[in-house]
Parts: sequence; structure tokens; C-alpha cells
Amino acid sequence: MDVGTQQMYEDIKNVLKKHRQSHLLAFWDQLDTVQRQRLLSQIRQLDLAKIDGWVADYVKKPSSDAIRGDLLPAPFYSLRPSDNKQKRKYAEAVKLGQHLIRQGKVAAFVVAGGQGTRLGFDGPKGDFPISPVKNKTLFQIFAEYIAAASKKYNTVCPWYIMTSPLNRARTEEIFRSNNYYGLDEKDVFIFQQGTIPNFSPDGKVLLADKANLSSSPDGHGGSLKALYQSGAIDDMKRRGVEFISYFQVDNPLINIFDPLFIGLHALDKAEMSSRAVIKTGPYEKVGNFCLADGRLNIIEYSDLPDELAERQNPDGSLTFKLGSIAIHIINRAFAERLNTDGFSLPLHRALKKILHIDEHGEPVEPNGVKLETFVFDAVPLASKSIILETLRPEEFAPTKNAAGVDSVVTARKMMVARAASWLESAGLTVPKKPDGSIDCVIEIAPGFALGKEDIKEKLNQIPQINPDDEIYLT
Ligand code: UD2
Repeated sequence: MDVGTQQMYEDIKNVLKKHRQSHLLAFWDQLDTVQRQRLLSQIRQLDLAKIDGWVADYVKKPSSDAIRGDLLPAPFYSLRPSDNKQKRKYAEAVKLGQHLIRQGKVAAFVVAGGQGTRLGFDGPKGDFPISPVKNKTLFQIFAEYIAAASKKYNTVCPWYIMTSPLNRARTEEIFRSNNYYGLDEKDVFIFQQGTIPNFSPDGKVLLADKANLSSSPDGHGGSLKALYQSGAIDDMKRRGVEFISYFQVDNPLINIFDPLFIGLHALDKAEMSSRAVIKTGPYEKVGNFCLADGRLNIIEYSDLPDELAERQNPDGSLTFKLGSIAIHIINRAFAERLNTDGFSLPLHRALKKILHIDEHGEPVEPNGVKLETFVFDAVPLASKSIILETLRPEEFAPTKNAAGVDSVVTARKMMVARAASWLESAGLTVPKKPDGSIDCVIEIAPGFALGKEDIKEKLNQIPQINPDDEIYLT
């Protein structure tokens, strides 16, 4: 070992001892020069003082979130305006939203750091084939939507894609090998989120192997830092982008550029806004919109006490009926301000099977502690925030599992159902079985229609649909 490395080793050894993380150098004698340098450089990147705080506040505490009982339901804009005044406001918002999109002030932003593990799919989730006739992947559907919106509004809508260290290279390869799905490469900005070390339940940073620390992506909350650190915010500034349309990679029904949502957000001078659905029941796996001391918060379903989840209004409806479906408009300036103010989002703790090595250097997979941040914890930091209801069948088909609830099967069904409802709203007939279910498979390419309002202009291009048909409208 050269003198420099030896000195660095001694220094780090002392610091680790002070922070009770000495085990990270347990296999030092078995490492070659390159491995030693790699390990030292990873350890030097740890903020050990901060880690002490995390261990005390999150890792060793089974639940980090003390949910208060005095929460109130949040006010929201219903899908349909409640009176004439609001009707006029919605009409004005739609015009403003269209104007902002046309001016190139709205960018698409997908958080795609997750793997397709729950789908039983080995790769970035965005590469999962989902569309009912053509089997297009999630990435392709979003790309076609963005291309179609750019054409419709005669503009260029840039697309920002957050990946994780686990899937960045593969995601970039997928885009390259698909020629960016017809988009211009310079309008697609792929970047990577940060990581957080994994811990044993007693607060030790885990080793993935003898020369590498074990870490996980820092959650979708990491997107707010990563947008800034990757240069995406600067890129947006150069382009004149003011609004970021945030969505998740697992929702093929996403309406990325909705003029009403964008317009209401801008009219109300909000900094971070959200779309909501009416929950199917008290325990649906979505965030809950709540007011705490007058500030809007989103509380994940798993953190909301049962009493609050089940609380009812006198008419029997749920008091906390609004579910967050992870669709937001975030002001570019808000994301920038957070970063220059040195913000940090709270951490959420999850016990997960994490492959790492034990004190003998043997691979083991018992529970470890994974810490992550949630993007919706930035909502209370916004000076103003609105919520706009959306219709579940129009905009929310979470694709989490291979089968069952929120699955590939339900998402495909919902894609067909939405296509059918668009055709029916234009006066066309869609074959149905005696039980009312749809008796054909329909896929509408984003280039054909971005919403039901686009169908009416294309009636002459739509064939008659018979039972059992597979129809692809492009
Ligand atoms: C999320 C929301 C839930 C509801 C639901 C709707 C949270 C904690 N829960 O549930 O309230 O809105 O979605 O479908 O947000 N991701 C990254 N990097 C990470 C972790 C996740 O990019 O480090 C992405 C991931 O690729 C996906 C999204 O974030 O696009 C959501 O991740 P998830 O599927 O783990 O979220 P889930 O199902 O807990």
C-alpha cells in the first residue's frame, strides 16, 4: 500500500470507529489495490454525521411517522365545475393550459427508477410490453403521446426520464436501440437518481460484498435533487420550461399534458399540484390528501391509522376519500428553490430482503432497512398547491403486479375500456357481451387520438367493429 492510501486508510478507520461503522473495513486485508481504492472512495462519500442521525431517527425506530389525529380532509377541484363561476374558471384554465403547452413551457417527467420485479420482469419497468393489441412498451406509449402532443400543439415537448443506478445504462440502451421511439434524441434527457446506504436493523451500513457498500435508490423523492444535480433544471431553463408534468412509469393511461390541470395550477399560482381519484375503499393503496394545520400533506396508505382511513361523513362517504395517484405539476422554479435552500425530505423506512455479506464475508439475505424519500413530501413545502379530481378509467391504470389487483391484466382491460368509451362518446357502437363487458380488443395510438375530443375528427377512419375483433387505430 502506498503512503497516501495508507494514510487515508488510517484516517477513515478512525472516523468509522467514532461512528460505529468499523466493520466496513473488515475485509481490507483481502482486497487488492483497486478494490481498496474503490471501497475508500465509497466510504468517503458517506456523510457519517448525517448517517448517525438517520440511524437514531429512522433505522432503529420501527415507525418514523407520528400521524396526528387532528387531520382534516383536503379541499379539491371536482372534475365537473360546481357552479357557473367555476365553469368559467375551468374554461379559462383550459385555454391557459393549451397556451402554456403551445409555448413549450411544459415538460414531461417520468420517474422510472423502479425495476419490474413485482411484474416478474427483469429490466426497467418502462420496457414492459403492455398495450393490448400491439404490445407496445410503457416507454413507447409515453414517447408516442409526447410526439402526438408536440404535433397537436405545434411545439417541442421535452421529456425528462429519471432512472436509477440499477437501470440507467439499460434504459439508455433501450432508447438508443429504438431510435428514441421517433423523438429527437436531444429532446430526451435521461438522468440518474441518488442512492442511500442500506442498513442492518441495528444501524450498521451493509456491505454488498467485501469491497462495496450496499445501497438502494433514494426513492422518487430523490427526483427533486436529481433534476437539479443532473442539469435537467438548467436544460429546462434554457428551453423556457416552467412547468414539470410528473408521472410514474407504471401508468399507461397517463394524460401527460392536460390543459385543465396545467391551467388551474397556473391560474391559482400553485407551486406543486396533484391529481386525485375518489378511493375505492378505505384501504386502497394510494396516498391520502389531508390538511394538517392548514397545510396540505399526502399520507401514504400504509401510514394512515385505520380509524382515519375508515372515518365516514354523515352521508356514509369516506372522510378521507381523495387518493393520490402520483400525478403532479411541479414548477421548475419550485424545484430549483428547494435545492438552493438546501432542503431535505423526510425518510421512510422499509424492512426488505437485502442481499449483502455477513461478518464472515458470506452472502446472506435477511431483512435489512431501506430508507427512501417520497416526492409528495414536497407538497407541504409549496406556497400553494391545488388538487384536481380525475376519472379513474380515464387516467389511472397502475401496473404493479403480474396478475390480480393493479396488474398487467387490469391495466390492459382498462386501456381497452377507455378506448371503447372514447369511441362510444363519438357515437360509435362497440360490441358487448350479454354481461355488458367489451367483446373486442381496441387499441388507440396516441397519434390517432390523445383524448375523446380527437375521435370526432377521425370518424371516417374507424372501421365497423365486430365481436372478437382486434382493432388498432393509428
Ligand atoms: C405509489 C404511491 C401511492 C400511489 C401509487 C399509484 C408512494 C410511496 N406511493 O405507490 O401513493 O400514488 O404509486 O400507483 O409514492 N421510483 C423511482 N425511484 C425510486 C423508487 C420509485 O424512480 O427509488 C419510481 C418507480 O419507477 C415508479 C414510481 O416511482 O414509477 C412509484 O414507485 P412504486 O411503484 O414503488 O410506488 P408504489 O406502488 O409504492
